[in-house]
Amino acid sequence: MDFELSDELIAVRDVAREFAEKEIAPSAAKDDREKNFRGDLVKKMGELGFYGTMIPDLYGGNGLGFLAMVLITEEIARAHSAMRVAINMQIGPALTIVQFGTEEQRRKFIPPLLSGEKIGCFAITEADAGSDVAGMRMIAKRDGDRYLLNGSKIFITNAPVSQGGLVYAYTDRSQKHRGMSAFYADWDQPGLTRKPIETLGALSSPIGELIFENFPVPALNRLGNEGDGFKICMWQLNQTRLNCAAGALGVARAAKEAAVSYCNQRVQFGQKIGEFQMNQDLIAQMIAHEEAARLLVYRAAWLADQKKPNNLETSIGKYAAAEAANFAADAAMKILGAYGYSTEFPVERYYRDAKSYQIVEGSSNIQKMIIAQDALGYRKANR
Ligand code: GRA
Repeated sequence: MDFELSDELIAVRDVAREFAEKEIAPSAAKDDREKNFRGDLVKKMGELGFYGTMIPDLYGGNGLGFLAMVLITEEIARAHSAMRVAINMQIGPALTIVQFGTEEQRRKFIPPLLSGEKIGCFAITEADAGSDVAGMRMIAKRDGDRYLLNGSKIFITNAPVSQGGLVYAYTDRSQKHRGMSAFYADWDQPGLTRKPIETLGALSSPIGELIFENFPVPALNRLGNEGDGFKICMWQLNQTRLNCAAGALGVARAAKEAAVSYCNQRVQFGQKIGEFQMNQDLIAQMIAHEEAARLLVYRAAWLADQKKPNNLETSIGKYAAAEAANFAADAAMKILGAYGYSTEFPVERYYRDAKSYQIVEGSSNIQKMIIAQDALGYRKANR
């Protein structure tokens, strides 16, 4: 077992850290307050190769791997969690197309996602289908050499700003989850209405509804065969969950850093508040949770890089990291008190942003269900 990162991975992490500190952090509070979607930064991250770490050179990637993605994502999220979400919206579709797309689909759709020239997304969730993906109602009906999409997706990250994305819909509802199919669609056709949705956190990461009414998608844009959609979706979620897990690590770390720094500045009752044991207790717990989560997330990424099954390990890592981020944001809020609650300090943003990690990409309860059912022998996670 080797706990050292390679020189290459350290260099990748340092590039991401420098970019995050110089280009993202200075305007994070303003971007959050003004709900700015920073398409310019999305492009710059594309130029730096941040979306191509799991993608072969042939399609514009750099093949640095999943661990590289985790390291980059943590650094970006530490500066601004909403910018981490932007990474996932580019890599999610690109990676899924590498895995399930035809050669033609790969060459056409992947490079503009990796460069950030096209803003991507993935559309799974519906009003009545959140945790229960198979409960979706969206239909894709074959019509000659195209499909017509009908239905609504909700809480779709980048819905208001994307140029296209992965869409999951039933081609045959009678087959239950075996009748679902996956498509990559450009939005440049009539029949799509978008509605923004206001949220608590990740305010620079726009979310919304996508309403499809006889929206045409070429049959050539289907990924895999008809009926492969559910498995494609589960595969995709396993990859994109890892990005969320890494993002949660970044938020946990940022909250811890804010708490430590405040503890060393703030004086009450004649001493630095870090000298109070109750604050030390919080800091120690923040660190232990964060470090434990980081090792779990690194393990999942390492397994992915070894091309070994890692659904279970990814769920464990995502669960642990989401909880660590929330523990840390809550503890930082307690330590900073009224300053933490005020918008003068970034802790209230960490607190709002941390919450999303217990909800997105399979809630903490879904991760616990996957983990427990695997242990109980009801449903194997790695399959
Ligand atoms: O036996 P079979 O051939 O019918 O296959 C079954 C099973 O083997 C079938 O699917 C297969 N399967 C898998 N195959 C490969 C299931 N899981 C996997 C897998 N991981 N890999 C049906 O299986 P099932 O277990 O009966 O399915 P289910 O109970 O209907 O659902 C399972 C589960 C609850 C885990 C699933 O629905 C799920 O993951 N739900 C959570 C939904 C989720 O994560 N949504 C995320 C939305 S996108 C988002 O949040 C964007 C955030 C963006 C950001 O912040 O970055």
